[in-house]
Amino acid sequence: MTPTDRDAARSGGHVALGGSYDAALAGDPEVASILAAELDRQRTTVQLIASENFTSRAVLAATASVLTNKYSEGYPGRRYYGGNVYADEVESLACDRATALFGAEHANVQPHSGASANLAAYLALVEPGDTILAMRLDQGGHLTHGSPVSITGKTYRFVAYGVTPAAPDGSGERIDLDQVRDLARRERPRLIVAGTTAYSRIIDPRPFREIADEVGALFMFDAAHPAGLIAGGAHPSPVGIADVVTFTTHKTLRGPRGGAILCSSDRARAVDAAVFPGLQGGPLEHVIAAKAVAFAEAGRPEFKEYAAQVVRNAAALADSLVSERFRLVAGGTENHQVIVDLRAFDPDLTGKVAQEVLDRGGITCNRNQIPDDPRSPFVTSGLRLGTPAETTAGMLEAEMAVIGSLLARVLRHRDDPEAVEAVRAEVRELCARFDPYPTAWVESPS
Ligand code: DSN
Repeated sequence: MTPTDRDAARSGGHVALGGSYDAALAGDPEVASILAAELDRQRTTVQLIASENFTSRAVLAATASVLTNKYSEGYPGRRYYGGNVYADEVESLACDRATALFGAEHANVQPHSGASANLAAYLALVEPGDTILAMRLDQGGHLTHGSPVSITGKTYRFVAYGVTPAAPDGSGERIDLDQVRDLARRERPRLIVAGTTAYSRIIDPRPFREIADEVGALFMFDAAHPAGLIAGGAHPSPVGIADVVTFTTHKTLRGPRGGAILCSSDRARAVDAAVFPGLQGGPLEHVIAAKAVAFAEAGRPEFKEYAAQVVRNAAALADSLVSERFRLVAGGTENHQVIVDLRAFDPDLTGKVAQEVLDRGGITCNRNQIPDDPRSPFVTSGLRLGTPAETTAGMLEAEMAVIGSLLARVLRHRDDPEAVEAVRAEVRELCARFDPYPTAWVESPS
């Protein structure tokens, strides 16, 4: 967003979201103007960050509710504070909806984030110093899968697997299950983790289960990214296959920012004790209320169509990028992500530069390492793109093709401010047709 955009947004009509909330914020013009500018940014630029989405108004309302005032350490019926009758009700409802949505025996909806959910799962399943097999960050894994800069890497002995080598026909860069099996046999991990943050193919939980059973390991599936695709039936479910499933509620699942854990009844005690008092203090009951709203939304028939469209849109975006001469990691996509290797398009273009110039063109995404990236995580040779947010806004395959060509134009003409500004104007027009938070919606009083 340029300074001019920001000034316009700040002096524009609506402030935050939902009339009564806007009115309440009028007493704090500094915060109100920042929120107005952020709302404008979300409405007028294309959101391609694979881990983001646009929540419903109901999710926003629950997140902004008076439950933020409540201390509720403990669990429904077993709290350490009084006055928890409604916190109990809402948390039980969220747990019931989560178990129904995913077909799980037990849900813990208190983790503040995916990272907290993963830490709690480790705390429940293994001891400090135990060996855990998980995917390396630069191959598509996550910081909490044992990166040396994460507490996970400092507390447990992580052994990392990766993806197969790139192949000219696009059949490479898949999770290397032979490597997972070999490492499991050699290292005898206590726990095997499946799950990624930058990986564009379906993850089948069954081979991981078989390997875990062969070596006597537990199996955790981190479904942070595909949770909504699993809930919507577009991807296979790890529930009932993995010992523990962790996920975030704000990515493809389209709920409030947060995490959750699913497990069988016999692990419920250990998981609950790990979340509280093991790791966290008071739960965020306002966010838990919003999680309950999101679980109900994800159980509706239209969410199935949403999940399928997210995947179709990613495929359309991938096709468009290939026609612009980008190389895609893993040769394409079967989920909500497209991982772009920029080197074939332009060997001098880094992910960092690409992300920055795309921001100026109104296309929001994040730089990402590609497998065996010669550049650092701060610079990178790749971009990660995702379709959950703009699919929520109503975009279809035709718009993905337009976005692919706009993205290529920005990167080709990155040293020409007028060309970048021309794309910015086209992006603004496109976004006006697919507004996640239409003005009438925003300004109405309820
Ligand atoms: N925020 C997650 C993502 O973008 O995938 C990583 O923590």
